[in-house]
Amino acid sequence: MAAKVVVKLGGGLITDKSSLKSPRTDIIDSICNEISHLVSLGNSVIIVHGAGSYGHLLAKKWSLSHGLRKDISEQQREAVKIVRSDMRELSSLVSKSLRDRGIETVTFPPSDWAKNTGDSFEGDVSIFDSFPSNVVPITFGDVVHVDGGAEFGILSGDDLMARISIEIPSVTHCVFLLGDAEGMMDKPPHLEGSKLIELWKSGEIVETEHNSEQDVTGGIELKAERASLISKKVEEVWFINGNCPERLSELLTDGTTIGTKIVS
Ligand code: IP8
Repeated sequence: MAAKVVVKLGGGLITDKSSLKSPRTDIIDSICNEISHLVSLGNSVIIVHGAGSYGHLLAKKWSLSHGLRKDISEQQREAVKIVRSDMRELSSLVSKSLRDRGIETVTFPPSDWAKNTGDSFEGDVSIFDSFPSNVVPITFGDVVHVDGGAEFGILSGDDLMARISIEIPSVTHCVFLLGDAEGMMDKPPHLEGSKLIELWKSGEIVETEHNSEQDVTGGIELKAERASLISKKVEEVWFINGNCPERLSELLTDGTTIGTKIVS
């Protein structure tokens, strides 16, 4: 049976997070190769991607996640425009890579259709369910309008993952592709001896480390929270190493792969 897969391309996977606007085009291409393979087999794929160095660095510099600040409002408004345009640029790299492989795409920048932040943001996610399986809809973490004095805020791709996976009834798989680990690890992945957790149940404690120097959204903690919410509704929720995208096919055909399965 054909699957409907919502997949998040982590910002730390598709960009070098430490250096402004540095895409990892080889990784983008290898993931798009895999996605085009899944689509050619009749599966539907919805892509959400993160921001990496196209969003977090400037958002951090100008405190965009905390909304408007009177003392720097003009610089912030300028930064909002730049980040929105940079995110569209990053997204166009993903859609171009898919189009180069014969896949039609349609992109929905959240600043055009969503407002407010967190997983109860306002926006109709049913738009992602209105295409045939040979068309791949794409969206991404973005700076969105926020009601009240804040004016703007950061809507994370992880919140988009939650809403899309939960609200679209036919979603069979929800996969977070990570840049630096095989899945959820029992310790921060760069620490010696850190081990893959193959099955993670919401509430189980893991030692995490969040790089708030670079990240304005919640890192692995936010992903884990959203994934456990999704797992209440979707059977197959996984964290997989995005450097090995062929694990997506493996998951779809064998029902398992190297990674972490999230259960509720
Ligand atoms: O990387 C953040 O999205 P995320 C969006 O999916 C911006 O958390 C613009 C920093």
